Amino acid sequence: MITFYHAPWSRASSIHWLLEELGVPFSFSAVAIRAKEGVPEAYRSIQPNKKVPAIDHDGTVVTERAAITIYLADVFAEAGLAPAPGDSARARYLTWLVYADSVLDPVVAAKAHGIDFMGPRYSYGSFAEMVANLEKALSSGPYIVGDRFTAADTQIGSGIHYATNVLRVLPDNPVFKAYLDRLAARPAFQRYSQREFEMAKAAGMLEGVRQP
Ligand SMILES: N[C@@H](CCC(=O)N[C@@H](CS)C(=O)NCC(=O)O)C(=O)O
Repeated sequence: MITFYHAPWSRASSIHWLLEELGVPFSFSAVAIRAKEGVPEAYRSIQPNKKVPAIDHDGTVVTERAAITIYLADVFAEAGLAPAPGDSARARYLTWLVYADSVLDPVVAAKAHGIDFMGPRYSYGSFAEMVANLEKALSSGPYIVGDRFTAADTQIGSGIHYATNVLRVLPDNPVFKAYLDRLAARPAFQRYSQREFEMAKAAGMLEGVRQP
């Protein structure tokens, strides 16, 4: 059984989407990341920075979105979302899956907070390079690995969605728009985003937010 440590409309959302794509049973454990008093200290025994997401799979705890994505897609390999070791697509899959958290996420966060930084001095490079890299990669196929949808798309797609529709820091770009439309047409995407919306509503998060 999988216990999914989650908060709606957060970095846990990509894992929620992945769990829907995998079609495996799981239960939510809500983590109050927006509570005034902060995340309960007890949660540190699960996630050392008290952040979501985290999972407990039959007693094995996994933290960090990229690691959780790799773990789940490999454990539930029958869903076909992870090119197996030995498959030539595996390198590209792992590269983009990790790129989402090691480059896309920090670059977008820095941009959204107006932090100007010198690309060569930071591990994640510049905003312009990140946009150019993603545009090039997504111009060569419908998905980030090429012809097939993989768990790397739940990572990259969530990052592009957040940067475009929530933070609004990505430029209007037909390649990104077509990619997001393709992902949004997936039944698992629609199921998870509807559930996230209902959870956010129940948590009183809708004030001042455009409804989907
Ligand atoms: N490096 C972590 C980052 C996760 C993260 O930043 N989670 C945020 C939600 S978007 C969080 O839990 N923040 C609560 C807090 O820091 O108190 C990962 O990739 O899993």
